[in-house]
Amino acid sequence: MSHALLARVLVAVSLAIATHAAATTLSVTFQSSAVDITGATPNGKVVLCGVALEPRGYYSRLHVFNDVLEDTDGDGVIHKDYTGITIWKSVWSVVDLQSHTWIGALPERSPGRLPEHTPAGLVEQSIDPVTYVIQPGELVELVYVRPTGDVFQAQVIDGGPDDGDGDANDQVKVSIDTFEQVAGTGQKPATFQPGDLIFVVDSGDLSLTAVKVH
Ligand SMILES: [Ca+2]
Ligand SMILES: [Ca+2]
Repeated sequence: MSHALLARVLVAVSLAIATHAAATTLSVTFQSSAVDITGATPNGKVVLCGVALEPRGYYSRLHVFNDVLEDTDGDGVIHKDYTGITIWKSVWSVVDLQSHTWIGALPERSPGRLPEHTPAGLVEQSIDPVTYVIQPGELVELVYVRPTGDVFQAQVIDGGPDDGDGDANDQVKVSIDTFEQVAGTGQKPATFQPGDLIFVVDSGDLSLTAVKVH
């Protein structure tokens, strides 16, 4: 498994939000169809990433949100509306691009799970160069956030064409090549770079794994 980064799902025993040490403390609260971020760097930008399963009777509709948002009035507060989409069953990560801090967050009733790691909630591994993420799950949503504000995403089905291990074995192996740009104008590097963040959500149980590349 050289050139690979193994990210394991970890069961959160607490719904406490894991935070990076920071001058300002990011926090997130939820409404039925909106997200409120406080404690962002004034006049800065944040990346808001979410995966929601919207109950629709016999099935759930999967929504993936990856938005770069700006605090235009300098109060460190950012509101994002997802009008018409019910988001109580969801899991989120927020990255402050100025302070390089991030948090994971869940609405109160969400069955999702946050990373358990302390102090920063990061899975830290130092395999160089990192070109793959390996993650348990059958339908896995990935977001790759660069400190530059470039954001890339991927959705990979176990055993599907983008699953690098080629098997339906309840895990996916996702190459950096698979990610597609959703924000920013910078070029995607050939390998994950130090300081890059990767967020992975298993859409089956809404468990969030966070990886910081070193
Ligand atoms: Ca604001
Ligand atoms: Ca597989």
